[in-house]
Amino acid sequence: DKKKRLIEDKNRVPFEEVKREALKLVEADAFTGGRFYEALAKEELSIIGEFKKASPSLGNIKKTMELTDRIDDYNASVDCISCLTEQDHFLGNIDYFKQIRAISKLPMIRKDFMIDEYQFYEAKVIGADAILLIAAILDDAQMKDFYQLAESLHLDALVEVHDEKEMERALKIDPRIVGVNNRDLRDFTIRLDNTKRLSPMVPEGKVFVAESGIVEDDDVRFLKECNVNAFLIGRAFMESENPKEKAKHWKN
Ligand code: IGP
Repeated sequence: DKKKRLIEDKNRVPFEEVKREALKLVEADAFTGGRFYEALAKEELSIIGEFKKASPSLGNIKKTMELTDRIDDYNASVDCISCLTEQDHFLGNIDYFKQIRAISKLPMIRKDFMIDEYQFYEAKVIGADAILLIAAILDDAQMKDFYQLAESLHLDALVEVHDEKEMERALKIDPRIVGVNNRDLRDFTIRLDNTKRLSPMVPEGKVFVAESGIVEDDDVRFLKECNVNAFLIGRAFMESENPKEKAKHWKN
């Protein structure tokens, strides 16, 4: 069904056209890249605020704000924005990404299961600063090729792992940004302890991101002790009536 969707997308805008468009942007140096990385690499803790409407584990997310109000809040309180574009399980859409891109100057990551070159060129065209590479669904060669493809397009890559094995595999490509997903994508269980366990494996100088399941003050307190540079937070912000307050509170 993933492949089918991709083929449908490709019919909408042909591959060659998307690729040409993306390469034109790279050539024009319209976005030189690195903005996402730099926003996370600073001394202070950074927050990536996510826009998502649903997920397999959480179901539909209760709507608390219109998109524009929410992004106003994010613009005033977080460092980067993540937007789900995956349609089947997360009710994401490329159009949400575009809407947000139009009203935010923050670095943005296209959050999707990246499995085909097409998605990388498309990410560039819609103004993404970064993409996600999930170790669990890519083999070593794919991970390496996609990382290089992202680099060549001046897109930062957040390389996501959830256990020791994946961390070892990910580090082989020497990524600048490594994220630990606290959610196991197979059974959706959340273990914040994942971040703590894997933290010592992360070499000095990498940007280290804790992802998923960050909901309570205690979660934030716990993860602040794990040497992380940034938090990626979706549900807790999406279900909040005041994500701005929440983000500001958690940064301190
Ligand atoms: C956000 P949460 O629990 O705060 O809503 O999680 C983010 O980490 C999660 O959406 C996510 C994700 C992913 C979604 C992490 N990795 C990979 C889709 C694909």
